[in-house]
Amino acid sequence: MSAVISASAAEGADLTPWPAEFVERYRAAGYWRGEPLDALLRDSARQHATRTALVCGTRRWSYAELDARVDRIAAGLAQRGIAAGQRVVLQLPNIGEYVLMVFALFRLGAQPVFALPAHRRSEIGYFCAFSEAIALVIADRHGGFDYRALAREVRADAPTLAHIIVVGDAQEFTAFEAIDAEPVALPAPDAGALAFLQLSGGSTGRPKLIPRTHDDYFYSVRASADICGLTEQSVYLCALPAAHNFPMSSPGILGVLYAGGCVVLAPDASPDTAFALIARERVTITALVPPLAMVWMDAAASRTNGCHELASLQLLQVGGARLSDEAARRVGPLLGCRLQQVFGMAEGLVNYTRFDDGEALVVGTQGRAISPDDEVRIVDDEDRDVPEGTAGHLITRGPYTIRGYFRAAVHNARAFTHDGFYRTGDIVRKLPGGYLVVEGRDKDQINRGGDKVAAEEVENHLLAHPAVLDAAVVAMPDAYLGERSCAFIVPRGEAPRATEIARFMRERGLAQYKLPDRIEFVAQFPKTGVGKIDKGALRLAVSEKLAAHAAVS
Ligand code: OOB
Repeated sequence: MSAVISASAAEGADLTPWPAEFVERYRAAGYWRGEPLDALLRDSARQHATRTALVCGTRRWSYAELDARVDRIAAGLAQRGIAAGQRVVLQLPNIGEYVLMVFALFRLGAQPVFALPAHRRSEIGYFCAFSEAIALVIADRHGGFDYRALAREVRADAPTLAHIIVVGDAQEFTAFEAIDAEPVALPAPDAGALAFLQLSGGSTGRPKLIPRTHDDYFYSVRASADICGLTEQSVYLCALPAAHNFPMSSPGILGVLYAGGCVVLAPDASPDTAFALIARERVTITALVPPLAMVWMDAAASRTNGCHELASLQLLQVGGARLSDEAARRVGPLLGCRLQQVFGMAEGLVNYTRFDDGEALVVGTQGRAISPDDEVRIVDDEDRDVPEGTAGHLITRGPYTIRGYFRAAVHNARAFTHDGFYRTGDIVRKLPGGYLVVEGRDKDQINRGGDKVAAEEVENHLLAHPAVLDAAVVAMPDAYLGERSCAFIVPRGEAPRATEIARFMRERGLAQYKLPDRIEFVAQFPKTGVGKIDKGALRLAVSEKLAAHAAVS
């Protein structure tokens, strides 16, 4: 037996296949059609050639233009040696080049890794190295940050990274505009193969990568477009970061392009920017996380004489974190459109409230699953089903839910049941008709208004500080974001200043949203009966402290 085991073989498969009987079932039901994701654009370009597909600022692409440009970029990438099966880390803001690059990579069969603009050296370096990416695609600058400087740092630790492609001023790197060649016939990617890697919100030390296939994702896009009633008249405002699963496929950018509608990219989600775009482009549908929905409602309420800018808006989707019933009730009256709650996850399962649902379901639940073949179980600690209406752990499998993370055999053994159900880490109640109410979470994660922070990842960075003996990161309640993070730290001697810890964390190249919002120094941690840190007690301690403070002030 060879003593040499490649890192990937030791860590597990890139893609954990569905068992043959499920593959057969999903194909027979028509969910998996054997079509690669770029076919979605190709078909719409045939049917809607002259219609506007994409708007970014003053730039507009018709379907025919978008499709032709994607052909040229795919050929240009191939010419530079980027091939099917290779990974490309994509870190772009909401700009047209993002959509072009995603489809060019799909067409080529190369696999985008969907990073967010907020990610920094710690995350991007890890994605490039762990996925063995051949290329990194960035913007020159965005939001006051220079991504070329980040790329220089990352390159040093990512030996496979042969290309850095920059939208804008490329400096020593390859300019996006230079990726251009006469279209060539490319072999269609295998629809059952890994199409791209999404990022998991995660609860572990390193973000897990989520391998999605063309077949499974295409199904979720088609079904989502159908549930949301998209047509070629739909105009979708993408105000959330485009690479997130919600604005990408629920039904998002891909769903709208599938339906022949128009995608409008917003540079940010502030009411000033978004309302003006909604008015200018006659936007009909958009998606937000709960804190932004609240900001929009406040802004609409403060506009005198009602909010005419939003007159065209028919549907606001809200998801990513729990929307309170009270906020849900205000959406219709304040924004003059319908609300749809969306409870989804990059690993697969997505739930929507439906158009024919009554007010009680739309306001008080997070919807029901997309597919009749989504198996949604609510179980106790021993994986036994609990009675309907009782809160328990949500586990699921189905035609668009992964069976394993990318190269993560050890973690997969915990994150999935032996028969392939994904353990979502959400505590949920299931009502008659399959409607779900999210009650909480048993994963070690902070949901900062839709941005997921894995406690262990932040703790590991804190532990690297010489003055930190032990660290535990927990969620604390927050009126705006729902939750923020609080780091409890046992110092080694004299407690360092909180500002010093923040500086240290930033220098380690961690995305800003993962930095602890509050730091509490303690002499020791409360422990559970088995001697583990009692995070429940820490959560209680900080929320009581905040409540006491609020009562005084
Ligand atoms: C979406 O995807 P992720 O991967 O960023 O996060 C998934 C997790 C869920 O497991 C749950 O804990 C939480 O985010 N979540 C919600 C929620 N939607 C997501 N918790 C309560 N209420 C909701 N409506 O966040 C995502 C992916 C596709 C569509 C929508 C959201």
